[in-house]
Amino acid sequence: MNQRLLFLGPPGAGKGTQAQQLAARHGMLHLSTGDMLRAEVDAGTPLGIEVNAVMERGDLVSDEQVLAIVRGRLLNPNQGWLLDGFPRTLVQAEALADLLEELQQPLQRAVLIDLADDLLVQRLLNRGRADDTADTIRNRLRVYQEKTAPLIAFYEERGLLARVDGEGTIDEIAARLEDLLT
Ligand code: B4P
Repeated sequence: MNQRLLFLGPPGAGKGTQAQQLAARHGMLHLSTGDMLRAEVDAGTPLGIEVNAVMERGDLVSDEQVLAIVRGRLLNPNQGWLLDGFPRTLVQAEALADLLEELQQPLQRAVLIDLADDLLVQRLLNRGRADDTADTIRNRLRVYQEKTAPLIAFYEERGLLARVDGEGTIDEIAARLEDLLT
């Protein structure tokens, strides 16, 4: 599938889970800013050392740092791609639009995977990553409402938004995405 997509949604909605599977099924490039940042932390790079505490609090890494790591990865026009967890702020969304115009790779769809807060909290507590404690999850949900939820209107106004219900099993949601995208 030679599509250019992004996945939007609250923490724990299943963006990473679905993005990984969809990209593998269709030979797309999967770019997860969360995975890229965690790899920097694990490798102990200067960037990783700087962002570690930010991520453990559930805050967002700075737009400049995230944009720098995404920019270098979007240069292959012969392959579809799927951005997972990026953009997360209006500044990132504007910067992405500029970058894609420069690369002549317009975005085709922004897919919102949505889920009620109580189910999000449950999934994240079950996952148990370093940033999946009750306090951090509460902060991540607050940050999502404040900084990321405005992107829903941003992509709706541009006629790019599609919504998928994130409640159900992983396979059920994967089937919804296949129906939507193929
Ligand atoms: P991310 O790595 O993007 O992770 P997430 O939003 O917490 O999770 P996601 O929605 O992908 O859920 P998942 O599939 O894993 O972000 C982590 C941090 O990185 C951010 O807080 C921020 O600090 C930083 N960051 C990342 N991108 C950034 C950016 N652009 N700008 C600034 N900072 C950035 O699913 C969650 C759990 O649910 C898993 O355990 C999964 O197995 C389970 N699950 C999934 N689907 C399920 C289903 N249908 N039923 C039951 N369980 C399910």
